Amino acid sequence: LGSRRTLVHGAGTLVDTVLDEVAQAGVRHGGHLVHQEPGPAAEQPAVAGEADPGAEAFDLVLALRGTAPLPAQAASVEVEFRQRYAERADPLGDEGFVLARHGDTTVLLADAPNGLLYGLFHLVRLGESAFGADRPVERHRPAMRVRMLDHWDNVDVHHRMGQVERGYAGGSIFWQDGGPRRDPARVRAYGRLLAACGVNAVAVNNVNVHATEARLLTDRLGDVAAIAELLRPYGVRVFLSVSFAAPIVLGGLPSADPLDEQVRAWWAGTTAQVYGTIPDFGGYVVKADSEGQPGPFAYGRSHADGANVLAEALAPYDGVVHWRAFVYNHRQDWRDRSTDRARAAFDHFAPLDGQFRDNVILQVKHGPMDFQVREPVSPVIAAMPATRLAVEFQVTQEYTGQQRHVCYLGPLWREVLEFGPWGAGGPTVAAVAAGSTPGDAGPAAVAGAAGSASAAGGGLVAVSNVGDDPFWTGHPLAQANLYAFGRLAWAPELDPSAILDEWIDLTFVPSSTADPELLRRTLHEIMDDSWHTYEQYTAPLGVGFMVRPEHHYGPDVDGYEYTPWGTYHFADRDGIGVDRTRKSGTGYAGQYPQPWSDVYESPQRCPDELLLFFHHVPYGHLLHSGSTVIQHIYDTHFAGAERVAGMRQLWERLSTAGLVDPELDARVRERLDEQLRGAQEWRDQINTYFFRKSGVPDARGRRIH
Ligand code: BDP
Repeated sequence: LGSRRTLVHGAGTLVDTVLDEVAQAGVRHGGHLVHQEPGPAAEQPAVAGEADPGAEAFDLVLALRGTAPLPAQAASVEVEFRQRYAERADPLGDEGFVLARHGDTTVLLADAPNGLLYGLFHLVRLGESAFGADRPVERHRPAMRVRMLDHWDNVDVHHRMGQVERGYAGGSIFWQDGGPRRDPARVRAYGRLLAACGVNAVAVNNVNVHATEARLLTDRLGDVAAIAELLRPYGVRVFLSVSFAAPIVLGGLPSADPLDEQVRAWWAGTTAQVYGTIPDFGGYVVKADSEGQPGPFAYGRSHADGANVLAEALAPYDGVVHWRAFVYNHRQDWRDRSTDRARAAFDHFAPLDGQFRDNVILQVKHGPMDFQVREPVSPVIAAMPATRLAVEFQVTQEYTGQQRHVCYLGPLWREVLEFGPWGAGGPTVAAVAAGSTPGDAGPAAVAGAAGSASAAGGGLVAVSNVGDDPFWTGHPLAQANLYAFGRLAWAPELDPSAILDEWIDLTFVPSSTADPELLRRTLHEIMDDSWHTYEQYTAPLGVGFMVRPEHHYGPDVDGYEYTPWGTYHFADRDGIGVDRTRKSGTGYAGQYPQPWSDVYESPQRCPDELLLFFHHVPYGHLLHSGSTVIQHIYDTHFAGAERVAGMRQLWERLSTAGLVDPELDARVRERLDEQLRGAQEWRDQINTYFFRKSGVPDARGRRIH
């Protein structure tokens, strides 16, 4: 932006941020940057046209609508915008923006400062092309109102899993030495990064709430306020994970029964104090009755009772409670084939549809198990038309290589978001999360929800992959996952490869002019299909897990097989996979509406990539691809490891050409070496295990021990 004459018209904290951003991009205050504080809207007509005092020509005008006098160059854009969108009641919302180029001026208009900020970041993405030929008015607004990252961060560091549970990027970005990070600039920079990606909310502590972290709700609330203060200028609201047992552990009450009057009063009083301290506080995140966390079951109450008591406390302040649907029995008897962890969320929550207050957002993991490299879409997403649903992704790569392996997850998330739970052509998962299903031509169940709570949608949430690592995410290429999450939450229809282009250009190209084309092409070759590569050398055909217990890194086929966690593959000498059919299995396939319940029920119709999730089949079972299951296992494991070797060679090209910063280069090389070692280890252990189990040799005669 350096020499571009820029006018910023508007006032407020986020407008100050916009001014900062413009200045950081090289536009000097007093020289090329003019700030105009408008008067109240009522004083003058919104379109003041020629009345603009700063009649000098600007290259870029950023202006808040509804304030007067609107700068002259913005006026013609305002007129065109009104002509086009006049009939809509709220055409922009408080995060949307209008972009146009008329004559020699690029104009951004928004109804609220947040929109101007997102517009500015969009302009940065567009680069020079935003200042080229004329552009008719474009309207941008986020598909999802809630675009949130959950940090599984602990304040204390002495937890079994390190400071950040499932964190692979160093310590917490928020917490250090038992208190808030001493380097506020880093947290502020994180807010900036989030806004640039489109994220507007964060939960600042682990869903597994330990003793110290529980206190963030009460006597340590000031620490949370300090973070909120740093993120506020970037339009990011703060949420807290709270313990359902807080009335007991913090309030000294004898019970946390949600129907107990004292408990209700405690939540109401505590929440009032939270809003007294942090007026724009987002709300609570709750993991209840799950993996040892306390919950309403202890009192014989339902999860609707549990969620509603918190929601009632938050309602006066427009706060919401994100209630997680990740509820299952982690102490199941592995000998009992009738229990099925995949069924659990639906069994617990589907019967409660319609019972949640409208400021409860039920947060559902995208698959029924736990962020495996491949899972079917959770049947809960189609089962609760009268409930606001948020879909939860995992940006942190717990089961996808722990940020030591390159695994670009954009394509996985895109596939989930465009999936039609009622069949192709019906509403998509993205539409359910956005709350835009009612009114769309769709199944009666969804249309019936018109006017109900689900119309608001719960948005997209993901577990963050950020820590205090200098590259933010451990593996520098894992930054692309953070970026892709934010972009897809804003616009779920975006092509993951195009998102990668944006990320590459924003991250690398400006600083390395030598051969941007080679850089771009190579990164695409390495990353575009890296999710499928990871799937190939780990757990293909939807079988899942097979990871080492506890830390979940590296192969261990039977690591969880005879344990209470409910994550089994049932491999024996004859076959492999979990029978989840209605006919002979756990009945899970029946949790889907048509056509999926029938598609998944049938081993013939079930897509290959999910076969072992739904069926126990002989090793000789023929896939649609024409291969047998056992041969597919061998082939994909050889192919996956080979592809990783190829990725490493591709990166060499960049290193040799000196196209990337040396420190980043060193970090990526070290990780690619580890990825290759890991892929070969997976290949050898999985292939040998199934060769020994099945006794079937590799049809291509490759060496398997
Ligand atoms: C699993 C993680 C565990 C989390 C849990 C959750 O292994 O650390 O606490 O999910 O989502 O994937 O609550």
